[in-house]
Amino acid sequence: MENMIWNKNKECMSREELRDLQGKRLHKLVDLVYHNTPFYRAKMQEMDLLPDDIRTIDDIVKLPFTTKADLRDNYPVGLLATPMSEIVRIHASSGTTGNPTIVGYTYRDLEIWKEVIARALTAYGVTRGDIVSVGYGYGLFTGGLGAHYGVEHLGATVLPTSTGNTEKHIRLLRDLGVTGIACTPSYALYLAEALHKQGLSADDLKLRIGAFGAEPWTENMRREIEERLGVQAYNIYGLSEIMGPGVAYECGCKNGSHIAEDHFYPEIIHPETGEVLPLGQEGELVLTTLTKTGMPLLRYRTKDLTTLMPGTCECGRTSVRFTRILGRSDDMLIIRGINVFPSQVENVILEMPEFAPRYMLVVDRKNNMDMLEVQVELRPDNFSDDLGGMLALKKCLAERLKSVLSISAEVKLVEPNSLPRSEGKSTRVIDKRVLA
Ligand code: ADP
Ligand code: K
Ligand code: ZN
Repeated sequence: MENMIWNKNKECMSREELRDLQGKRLHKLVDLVYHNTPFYRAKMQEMDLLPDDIRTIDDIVKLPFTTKADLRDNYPVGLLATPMSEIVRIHASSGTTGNPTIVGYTYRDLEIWKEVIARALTAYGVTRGDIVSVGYGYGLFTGGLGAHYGVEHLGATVLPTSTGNTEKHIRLLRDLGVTGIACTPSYALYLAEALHKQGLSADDLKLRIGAFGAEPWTENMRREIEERLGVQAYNIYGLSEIMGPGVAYECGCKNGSHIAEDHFYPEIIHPETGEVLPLGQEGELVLTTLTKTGMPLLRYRTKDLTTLMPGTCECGRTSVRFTRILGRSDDMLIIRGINVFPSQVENVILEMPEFAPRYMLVVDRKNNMDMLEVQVELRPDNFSDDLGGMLALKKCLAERLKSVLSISAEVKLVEPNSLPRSEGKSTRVIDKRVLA
């Protein structure tokens, strides 16, 4: 199963061939945007650049970056490289961090999108014999429709459950013997809890593969979901500006996510200086859409922090991998001068069996001092009125958090099922310093 590859020609190309192809595609792309996107033409003119200055993939460093602010400034469709008549679909980002941004796709873009999703699903072991429930939201968000057409393209059966009706979802999972699920890790947990409430468990389902993404998650969360839903859980990564889910995906090795590099060219830069960093160093992921024609982007700054991994993968794919996304630079909290990511807290919490994977970071400033409170839910079996026991548990978590985060946090244990649930992306942070 693990050796199944959807498009061997592209996924297993020699590095030299791939770089050659990337260079050719980049040249075409630059030519396209120079002639069709006034925004890029102006930027290139400012930098004294002509399309012919971009010949090989190494020339990419000469090109300007694109930011989310550029998308907002050109709202709604100023960055399109084709007339609207060529655009067959529009999506909008979920606006986790501000106003929505609009993206437009040509027919060809949609073909590429379903191709990369089919690659991802095949890497997870999904075949035509599987029924895959898509529990990402359908609509303006890219998750639902993106995954949907990928499942169909592969030839598996798609069950477009979307979010919102978990009881019916569980019923269909059971009645149809659904074998695959694609949703956010938050929704996977929500589903597991709902199952449990009905007195059911993974044994009552036939699920075997899960494709989880759209928000950061940790290795410990993987273990949790695998156990509770009875699946092999794989990462899928993407963002609407670049395409949607399918930009990168794990393989059977579960050791980093392969970027569909013939379509999306990755770089890692220093998030403050913009300097391009060598392979193996952590920084901000920057992506260039090599083949998109609707709304192609040059060197888009994703704000996602990760590392491109050196070395080749045992699965046979030659495309570069990145490590788990630590978080967005936007999600990074600076508390008393120390950088803290919700994912670090998640890992610590899930190392202790007493806690459910439900937590919230509340940051405030008191007497000119940043305070971090970590609220965490106890698992139902561990919730008790044994005050001494609860205090000991609290202290233990506080100590572990301190050793990982290098700052102390106030731990607040809360009752099972008391923190807000999400069927899409979870909110993990309340920063009262910003609200004040
Ligand atoms: P929005 O920017 O409004 O959240 P998107 O749906 O385009 O809209 O979200 C894309 C972002 O979601 C990525 O930039 C990244 O921060 C996050 N994301 C997507 N997939 C993953 C993943 N597998 N792991 C971690 N983060 C992810
Ligand atoms: K159209
Ligand atoms: Zn691999």
